[in-house]
Amino acid sequence: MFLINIDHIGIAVHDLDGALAEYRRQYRVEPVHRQIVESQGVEEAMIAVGGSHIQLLQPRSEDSPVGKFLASRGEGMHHVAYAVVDLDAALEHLRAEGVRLIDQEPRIGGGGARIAFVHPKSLAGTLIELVESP
Ligand code: CMX
Ligand code: CO
Repeated sequence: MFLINIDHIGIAVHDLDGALAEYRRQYRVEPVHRQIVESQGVEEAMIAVGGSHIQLLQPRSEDSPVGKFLASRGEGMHHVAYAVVDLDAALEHLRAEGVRLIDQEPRIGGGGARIAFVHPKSLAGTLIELVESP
């Protein structure tokens, strides 16, 4: 299969500093990486867990994807990100299977990885992100 790992699980939060403080207090973990990704309208922090990560997402505006999600659903799991070896091949395959892609072409996400999103209506109400690490 072309899914090789769970790269991260994205969790929408109102307050990134507050959520990180709670992760530190409850689980004694620190973020390995934190950055603003303007193209996605978020400030994000990555916490390493085993071979994968938790990605905490705070929206930069109310009309961004995570801002709208928080307004309608509140804090919680936002997406699952799978690692792939070849993102172009994965998108080509999904297109051929008639799967509804949000991104027709890869874009650059946090950490410089190539990413693309697949619509939650395509599979079990789950927003999926595909990640090809640099
Ligand atoms: N998970 C599951 N379902 C979701 C969802 C999510 N994260 N976000 C929206 N939906 C559902 C809505 O509940 C709605 O369902 P109903 O029609 O049954 O009510 C449906 O999808 C359409 O929702 P919408 O409000 O009309 O659409 P939005 O304008 O909110 O867009 C989506 C939804 C997924 C297309 C948009 O959020 C998107 O393009 N996401 C990809 C980019 C992204 O999420 N970036 C932030 C993360 C960045 C990162 O990981 O680095
Ligand atoms: Co993500």
